Amino acid sequence: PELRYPARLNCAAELLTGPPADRPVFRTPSGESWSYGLLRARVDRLAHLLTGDLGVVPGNRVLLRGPTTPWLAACWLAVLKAGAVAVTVLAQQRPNELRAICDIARVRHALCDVRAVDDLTKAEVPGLRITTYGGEAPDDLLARAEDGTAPGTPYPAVDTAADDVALIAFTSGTTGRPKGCMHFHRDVLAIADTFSRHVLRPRADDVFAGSPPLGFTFGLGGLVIFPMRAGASTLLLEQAGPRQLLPAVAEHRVSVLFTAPTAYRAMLDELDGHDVTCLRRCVSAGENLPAATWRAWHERTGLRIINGIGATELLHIFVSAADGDIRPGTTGVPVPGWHARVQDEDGAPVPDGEPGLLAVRGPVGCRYLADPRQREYVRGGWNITGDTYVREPDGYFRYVARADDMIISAGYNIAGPEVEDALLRHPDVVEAAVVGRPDAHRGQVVVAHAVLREGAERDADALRAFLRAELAPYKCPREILFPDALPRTATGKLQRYRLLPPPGR
Ligand code: 3SK
Repeated sequence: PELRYPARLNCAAELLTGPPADRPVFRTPSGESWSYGLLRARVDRLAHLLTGDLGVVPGNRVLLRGPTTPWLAACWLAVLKAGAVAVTVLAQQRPNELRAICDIARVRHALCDVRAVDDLTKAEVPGLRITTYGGEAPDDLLARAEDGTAPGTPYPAVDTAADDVALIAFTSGTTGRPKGCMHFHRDVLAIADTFSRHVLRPRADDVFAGSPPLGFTFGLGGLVIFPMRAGASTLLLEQAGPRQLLPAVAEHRVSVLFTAPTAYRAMLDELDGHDVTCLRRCVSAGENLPAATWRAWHERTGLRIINGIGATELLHIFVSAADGDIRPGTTGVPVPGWHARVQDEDGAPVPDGEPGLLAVRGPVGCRYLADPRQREYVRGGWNITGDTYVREPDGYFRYVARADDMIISAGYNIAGPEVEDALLRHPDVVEAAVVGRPDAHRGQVVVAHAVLREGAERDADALRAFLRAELAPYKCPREILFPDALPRTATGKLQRYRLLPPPGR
């Protein structure tokens, strides 16, 4: 289906318009409840303050930082409604990262939850005007939005073009200077009108919840954009680890859950005594979902996890499968509106069944802000995600590895995630990471890191014997280590490189 949007479009106005004023939009575990009507009024007051007292003009970049709360979502909508550009960051980002982001995006205004302001202040960004919200100070943004300082009159949305930048989302990748991905007003609606509309198929009575923060586009889409586009509601959780998610699902009758494979595995351990029968859709992204996790979740809950691959560069999920079409162990097929193929380094398509680089194109494209890495990501009109995939003869895309996670040992190509999947089939293994350690004789050797269930015995020989029955001998790890935890990024992605000796050693 081709998506058509009017040339003039303000996506925040679109998301806010429609549902009846008394319908709930955001709730919190502490009992706060916002209706669409209340959200519209608060967004309008915030937009008045932004463009009045705070001096924001259309096109200004406004940094947004804070835990997942209704006010953070309202600030995001107000920035966009006022024609400014939201620069979303994670609450975990440290001063040096924040300084780099503000420098790249030329940020001059920030709206920051008072609980997350210290690191932003420490970043010492020249000329940055920081406005805090959620605190006790008399000039707190929320106090001003509620005390009548901001006019109670509707705020007419700024007449932005569909192709005006609405959002700059930063991705750090595994290393290196952060990359700012610019997304247009139409992109914000396009992710809802592709993945959400065709795969998720939400209803107005759905209650969304999940773990990804709003500073990560996985969370922004899944917890704000998709529910609002459907006139549904979201339970916004500041603490959204597996221990908080399960009781929240039961208590608030959550029906659509967004989280990552690690959390599904952790929830399996805690599932007893929790009623999750209210769930009707479970989405997993951020990392590949091993078939073992999919099957275990299905066995225990009867639910078929929707596995997807997305990217900050492309805003949200572009390959996935819905309901009855899901094939465990694969990611799925291009989401309606998207195209995907597997190609070689020169851009030539590789035959089905053979591994190559995943290339996608669709309604959203990668547009790095002032970054020469744009040329590596977009080649010949295709976005090269950096993942190695196989397209099966039936058209399903199967994840192999991140392109840089392929291990070459004694001439054999070994996909680290395949060995991790085998490890995860062992009942005592809860997390696994497999890397290729440099080796003078073999080029690289396979080294496995397995985080075990509490109380399980660290028996490398027994685990090796288990793997020998699951994998070809050349894929079996030379060494098995048992760390207590694995290194992960703020968005939960495994950092395999941190398990390797530093280069040159
Ligand atoms: O990192 C991902 O895999 C992802 C998934 C869904 C939406 C957005 C992103 C960045």
